[in-house]
Amino acid sequence: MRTGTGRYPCVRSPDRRFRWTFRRTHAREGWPPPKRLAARHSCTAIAALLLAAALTACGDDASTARSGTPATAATSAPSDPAGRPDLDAAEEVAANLDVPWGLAFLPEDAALVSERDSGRILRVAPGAAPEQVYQVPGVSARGEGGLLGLAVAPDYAESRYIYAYLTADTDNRIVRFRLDGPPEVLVEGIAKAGNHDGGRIAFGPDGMLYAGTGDAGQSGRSQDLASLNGKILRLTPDGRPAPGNPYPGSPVYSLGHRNVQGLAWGSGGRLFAAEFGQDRFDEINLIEPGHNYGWPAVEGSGGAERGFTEPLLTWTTAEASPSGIAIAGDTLYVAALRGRRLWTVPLVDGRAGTPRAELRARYGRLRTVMVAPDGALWLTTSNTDGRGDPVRGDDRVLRFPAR
Ligand SMILES: [Ca+2]
Repeated sequence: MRTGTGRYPCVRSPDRRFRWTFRRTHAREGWPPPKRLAARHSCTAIAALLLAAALTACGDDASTARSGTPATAATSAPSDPAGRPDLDAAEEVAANLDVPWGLAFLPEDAALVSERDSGRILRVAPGAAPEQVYQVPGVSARGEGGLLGLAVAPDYAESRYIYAYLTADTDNRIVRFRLDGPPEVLVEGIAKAGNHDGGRIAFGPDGMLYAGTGDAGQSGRSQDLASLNGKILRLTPDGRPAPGNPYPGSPVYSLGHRNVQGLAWGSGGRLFAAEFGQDRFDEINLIEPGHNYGWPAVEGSGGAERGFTEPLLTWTTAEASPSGIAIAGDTLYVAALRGRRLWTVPLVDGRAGTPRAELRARYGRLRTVMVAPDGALWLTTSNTDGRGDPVRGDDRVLRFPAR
């Protein structure tokens, strides 16, 4: 859905921050007005009517009862990158974390984990106590906002850059930093709200940085090309719009999303994304540049005749409410918050097979799933996020070695 040929420049202000001047440029260069759909599904409006119900319907997920017991091992098992993660072989890598959110692997056998509300970044590794290695300044944690996604630069061995997506006082933004230095703001002006802040970031196989954003409670933003919200963004490692993006000069890669917190690449470089539905259907989408995924006109399937790209897969929000996703081999792993389970989905040539529920009600709410370089699957729980029922030791980082 190309709507023009103009450019969205990014302007480097004196403090070296990039500021997106979309709306001004939009008018100056004669872009057509941003397309807005008539259908509105305003969480704000619903909240005004039914506050309690809105917390369930409009947040990224909601709480359900938890059963089962945490199961962990004290030692770290070897992992075979050619094998499959053994979901019966849980190891506890870390415990007693405060709303862990982002997770990214370091070159050594360790990972960085962000804590949403504290703004801390911890180094975690099998057999070692978590160690705080950074405190991200300027984090304004409220509702679903705070210190969210993390990514380690593909050239980390040389650059030492860590990337983070965070909620600040005025907006959501993407920063990068070295563990011994201050953060540099790469992207700002992603609207924030108590709900729907997106927050996942990940480097793709093309070396570009992708970010999933949310509509921040105003669904019209998802169809507005001048807004960074309700989109998947594609950026250079310096935070500029990546070359080859569908709207030249814009970081927008795909639009019409409600709240994207899952990004992963499969065979053939295919990008898959997970997003939370409002109160009916969560989605797994195969992301194509410039495609429109329908929100807020459509939740779930049924938008093809209107030019929207259909989801590969949907769940009811009670079954899933998916945050992070990961791909190992031909299997897509989906961490479900409200659904309190790990969905596994076979992928064949970019299509989804029948999902299977794993770890059901075993560890409570699951936020993030990642595949480590050694093939192990790592999971973070999210029982301390205000919507769960934390038990002793929550929240945890779990590792499932591949065999
Ligand atoms: Ca959709």
